[in-house]
Amino acid sequence: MTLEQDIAAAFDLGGRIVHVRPYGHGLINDTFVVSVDTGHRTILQRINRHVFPRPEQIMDNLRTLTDHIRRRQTGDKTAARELQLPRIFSTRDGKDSVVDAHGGFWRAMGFVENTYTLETIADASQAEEVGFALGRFHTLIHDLDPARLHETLPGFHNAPNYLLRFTEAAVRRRETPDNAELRHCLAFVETRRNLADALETPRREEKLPIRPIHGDTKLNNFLFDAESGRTVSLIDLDTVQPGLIHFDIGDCLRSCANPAGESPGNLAAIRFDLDICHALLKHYFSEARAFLTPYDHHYIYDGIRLIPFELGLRFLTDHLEGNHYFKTDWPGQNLYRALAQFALTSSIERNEARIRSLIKGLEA
Ligand code: GN1
Ligand code: MG
Repeated sequence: MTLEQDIAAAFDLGGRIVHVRPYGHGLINDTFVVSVDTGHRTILQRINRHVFPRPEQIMDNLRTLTDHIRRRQTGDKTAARELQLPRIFSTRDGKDSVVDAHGGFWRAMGFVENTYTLETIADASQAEEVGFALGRFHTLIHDLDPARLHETLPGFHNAPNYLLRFTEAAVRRRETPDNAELRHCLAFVETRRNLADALETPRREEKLPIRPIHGDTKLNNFLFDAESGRTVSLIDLDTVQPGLIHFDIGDCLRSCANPAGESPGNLAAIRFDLDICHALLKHYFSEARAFLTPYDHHYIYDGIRLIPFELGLRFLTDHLEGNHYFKTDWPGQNLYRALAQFALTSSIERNEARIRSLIKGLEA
């Protein structure tokens, strides 16, 4: 029996386990899907303890979040546009997690059936659906006191800290890199050091409030209904913690409005698509408008520019430090991922005036 089969058996999944298989494309946790003989499926995950030092806090946050959202929604699946949240499964002895002999932390969550995920956006209606779901999610949680949530991933989306860590890693490798791609990335960061403060400064000045956020709003965390093509769920709730909604908006757009995707065959294909951005934000605003402030609107462009830069910086630092954070399949992969995010940042910068005017046009 494999470890994951052993662990799956510790949970009360409502039937006999038929098989346990690896699942999804996550770069941090190990994810499996468990099928049981009743035909149901469950997601089984081992949380990466190097990334999440206190995984039990993830479960705590998840309960706080789902309780809050359940109070705000009717729970009627046929009701107009409710977001479904994955159910948490208990172990046979009533706990919500299992720790294995190696210290691995495991939990099991309901599989939202009859849905699909996307790796790239094909048309404006998909972007509208993502914008709706993110806006609805933010609206549902904006009045949850962020102090009730643990910081499961300390320093997450703290761009000045990522820059500091990058600088230390780059100094340690003092020799001039003979690799042109690495040289390009190092120079790219050097010319944008100020960018790291783009959201941290207004946050410190209390122009942008700390709110509960999702933290990892990339496209493949949105679930689309197989029949209607409408978004029905936003998954991967491990990074739900206090933060700026601009992290979520920037992360969502860097993922959705780049039709070439996160790991394109050809870096030259990377561009920031204004039509996708427009469709997504239009529907985001129509859901979230009621709680957004003028400062929120003002800093949206900064979030869109910062998050791909920040992710590029995180990939680049991991490359310099020996790839111990993001999973890789080949040696230069994190460097390549950094190049892709920096190419996207450049495209956003070239389109700054257009993006700003698009946001202005949607504010009213
Ligand atoms: C990581 O593991 P995954 O794919 O859900 C990362 C995100 C990045 C993303 C890039 C906790 O998310 O911040 O945007 O990779 N999550 C964490 O693909 O660092
Ligand atoms: Mg994630």
